[in-house]
Parts: sequence; C-alpha cells; structure tokens
Amino acid sequence: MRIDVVTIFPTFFDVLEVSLLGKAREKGLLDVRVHDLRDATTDRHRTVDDTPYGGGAGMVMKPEPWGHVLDGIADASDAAETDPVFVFPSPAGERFTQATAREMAHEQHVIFGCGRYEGIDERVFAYAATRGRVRLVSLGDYVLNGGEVAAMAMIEAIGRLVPGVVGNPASLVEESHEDGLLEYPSYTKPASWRGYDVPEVLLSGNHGRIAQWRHDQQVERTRERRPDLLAD
Ligand code: JEK
Repeated sequence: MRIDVVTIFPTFFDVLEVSLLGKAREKGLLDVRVHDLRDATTDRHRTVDDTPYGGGAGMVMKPEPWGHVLDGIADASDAAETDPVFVFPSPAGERFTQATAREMAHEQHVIFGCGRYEGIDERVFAYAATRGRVRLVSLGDYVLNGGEVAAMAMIEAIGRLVPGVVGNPASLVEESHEDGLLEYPSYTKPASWRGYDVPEVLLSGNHGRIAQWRHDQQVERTRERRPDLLAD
C-alpha cells in the first residue's frame, strides 16, 4: 500500500520508522512518503497561509501550494493503480472508526493532507475530487492544533490491517469477532503480585469456563464504561 502525507511538519512522521510500521516499511508492505508543503511554495517566505475571506479569527491555508503538491503526487502515481483516496483530517469530518480503517486498508493509494491554522481553503477539496475520491475525516470530538496527530493515528490503525503487517494474524481475527464489546482483562505471570491474584478461572485450564468468563467481563465492562456501544 502506498501512503503519501502532506504536512508543514514532516518530522512529526519520523516515528513511523520505528516499531511495527517501521518493519512493514522495511518489508515493502507499506510505502510511506512524507512531503513538506512548503517545498511547493514559490515566495521567499514559503508562505502557506493567509487571512480568511469574510473575516474571523486565525489564518487559512492557501490553495496554490496544495494544488501543486497534490498534482505532483497524483501525476507520479502508477498508471495501473485505481484512483487514490485523499484523506483530510478535519474537526468537521465524518468520524474515523475501525470500519473506516478496514475500508482504507483495501486501498492501493491513500494521500493524507494535514492542515494547520483554521484549516485548508475549501476549494482544495473540490480540486482533489477531480483527481480521486475525497474524505474529510475526524479522529474524535475534541480539538487538535492540526491534522498531523490525527493522520498518524489513522495510518497506524490502517497500516496494521494490511496483510503481513501484524505478525500474528490471529490477533486480527479475534478483534473482528469482538462484536462491538470492550476487550476482556489480560493477565500474565506471576500468578500473585503485591497481594493481587490472577482470577482463579484463568488458571483452571477449563477453556469453556474461561471463554464464558471473558465474555461476561466484556459485557460488564462495556455496560460500565461504554453503554453507548450496547444501545442496540
Ligand atoms: C485538522 C487545523 C486546527 C483548530 C476551529 C471551530 C469547532 C474547531 C481547526 N479530531 C480532530 N480535532 N481536531 C482535528 C483537526 C484540527 C485541525 C486540522 C484536524 C487543521 N486544525 C483547528 C480549531 C478549529 N473549529 C469550531 C471545532 C479549526 C481533528 C481531526 N482529524
């Protein structure tokens, strides 16, 4: 899978070189390329923002550097590939969920456009729609300072679903059977630690009882912490 990221803070994405996604990149499963939006500017100050038409607080990202950099990425993309998907993290986007991650893990080419300031001139989204599919996606209902942290979370959630990235595919199979419940609690050795004991059922070797106990824990925790998940 090919992933391009456009940002004014390319070093934010240095962490993609470590851990699971770093290994996936070494193995050639993920081809991630980060582009500095300022390299697509033409003025001496490498300006990417300007004041909003109609007034209001803050600055808005100018369309021209975005047009230039998105053209460069789309023109260079493989002629054999399907249309890329442009993902613009936005507080005004559709909510990013595990279902969104699953859909995007099937794509050949995803391009993340990370805004800053008050966001990106709206015409950039209209233009990108002439070069691929466009989705404005929100990580959640809180306000971040830009799209970078959201894009990073999305890349990790999508990347781990690409076949071969997660070493043990059984963990992904188990996740897909969780049916919208929170996960059950996990324990490892030692069986007794600082006076806290691992629940006896997990030491019993009775796999039927263990499966029942884990399911009960999932339902109980979901009712306490995320009752919204049980609504229907
Ligand atoms: C992309 C710029 C910063 C901050 C003004 C007024 C209510 C805020 C833009 N889940 C998520 N939260 N935030 C983002 C996100 C934030 C971004 C950009 C994504 C580009 N910013 C910013 C304040 C405002 N708004 C009305 C909401 C706009 C995000 C994601 N994904």
